[in-house]
Amino acid sequence: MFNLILFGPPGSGKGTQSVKIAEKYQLKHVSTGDILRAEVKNETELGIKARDIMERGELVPDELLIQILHSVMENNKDVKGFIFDGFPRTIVQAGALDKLMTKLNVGISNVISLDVADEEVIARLLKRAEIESRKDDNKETINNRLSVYKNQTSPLLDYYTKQDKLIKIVGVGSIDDIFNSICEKLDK
Ligand code: B4P
Repeated sequence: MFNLILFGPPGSGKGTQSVKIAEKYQLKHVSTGDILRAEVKNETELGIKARDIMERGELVPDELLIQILHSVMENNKDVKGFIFDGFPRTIVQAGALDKLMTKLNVGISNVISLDVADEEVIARLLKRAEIESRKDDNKETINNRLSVYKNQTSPLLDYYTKQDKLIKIVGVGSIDDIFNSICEKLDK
């Protein structure tokens, strides 16, 4: 199995690049953000728990994300691999993913980290706010999402560097140029 993680601050292009990578390498795209937004929209038990947390730009509790991970893996046993977009976001989630992968006798091949400065991600998300109406794309929540990323998610950079899996990519430029630099590294 070829399993990838797409990592980076909010607005770094994780969702954008994951769709292209999933298509090229025939991987199952797992966006925890999309899964959670669908749960909120359908007003499920999980969605009701997640809604206010997401609107504040905070992280949904690890145990709920681990439940989601288990059901995704359970329901996709025949895929060639996964691309995890926006998961894991904490060390606890990364540990749960490692444990599940070991149990299935597979592993994470690479973690692609998109490097984009704060000013650029803020500009992108405010631009998206004009087009879509995501409740978390406003100035105050974006700042909160960035500090949550720095405090709770960025320690994963060290976690995956120690596992020798991290590939750093400059996430600024055209979407196609960034995609080509990712593929170049993956194809090596
Ligand atoms: P996500 O849906 O993962 O949202 P995100 O990190 O903000 O990034 P997103 O994927 O949407 O944006 P992208 O970078 O592609 O998470 C939302 C919320 O869900 C979280 O805050 C949290 O509450 C919850 N959540 C999700 N996963 C969780 C987890 N594991 N644990 C706990 N909670 C979790 O793109 C942004 C914009 O940039 C787009 O408009 C795009 O068109 C544009 N863009 C992309 N590439 C560009 C480029 N090269 N140049 C210019 N613009 C570009």
